[in-house]
Amino acid sequence: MKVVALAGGVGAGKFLRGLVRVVPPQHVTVVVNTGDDLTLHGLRICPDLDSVTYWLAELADRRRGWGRVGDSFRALEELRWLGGEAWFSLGDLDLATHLTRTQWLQQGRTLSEVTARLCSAFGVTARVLPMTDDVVTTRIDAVDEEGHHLDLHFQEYWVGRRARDGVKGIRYDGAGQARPAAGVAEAVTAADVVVFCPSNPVVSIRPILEVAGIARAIRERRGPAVGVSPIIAGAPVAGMADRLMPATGLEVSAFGAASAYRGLLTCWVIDERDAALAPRIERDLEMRVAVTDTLMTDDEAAERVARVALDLAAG
Ligand code: FO1
Repeated sequence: MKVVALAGGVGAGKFLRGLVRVVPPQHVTVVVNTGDDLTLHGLRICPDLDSVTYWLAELADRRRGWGRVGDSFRALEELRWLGGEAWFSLGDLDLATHLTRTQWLQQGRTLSEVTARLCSAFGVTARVLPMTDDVVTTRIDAVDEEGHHLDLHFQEYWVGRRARDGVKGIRYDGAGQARPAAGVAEAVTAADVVVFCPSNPVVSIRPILEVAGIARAIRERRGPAVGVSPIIAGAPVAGMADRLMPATGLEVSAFGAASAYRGLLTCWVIDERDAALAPRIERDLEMRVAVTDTLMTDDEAAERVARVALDLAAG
């Protein structure tokens, strides 16, 4: 069975660890959001690609969710002491990834080629593809405490300003002109199942769907497409979906997250705490629903969630 998974950061990383225990990793292609990517200190940083890579390589910091387990932050501390830009925490080991990626990009390699080389170095056997080799940037239209309008890079909003601003809208700059990275559309078309990981629907999965041709390739497939809700009991398991979903008219619930994928998904996995929403999702969104414990506290739990999703898709 060939599976294509659309992925963002932490939630996707946890879920993918379970998925590759159910499906051989060589049969899994992960298409990753790059809308969060930024350039800092001259380095190209791709947080979701790195999260997916580190989680699959068993190198992720499980507690923090991002970055490398056991990493130190000595370079960052020095940078701060020198008066440099230190709002975005780059670990010492993580820095090696950004330095290598940046050098390879500067040598003319595409982000897909660089990602494949990094994955191979980290021993990741699933195929990890950026959604595009072009630059797409998620930007937040926000209003600060004094009512001033701000146009923020996603990381500026989330990490730099700790999500303190009111959110008015979300844009995906460059998505309209971006082309899917080599192999993305083909993998979607050839997949037996497409899976939307439990990632933020508006800043992790939607940027992927905004890249011309990816949503169409998913829609035109005949096979099932299943998603796992990142929202449990009206709150995101991790991250900031509760601040961002309302700005795009989505209700912060397992129903609201599913409604972001109307017409794309045939099946939706929700947590048992949201069981009462199942009939509404089935009726209004025409998705088949499975109800289970979706909290992925360890790889075994993630494997169980992945199995429920694939069984639902197969059913
Ligand atoms: N998240 C934070 O909350 N604070 C940070 O300083 C931070 C640094 C960082 C560095 C590398 C990386 O790959 C991810 C990092 N993240 C950090 C996570 C990131 O901001 C977001 O959670 C993702 O972009 C959303 O998936």
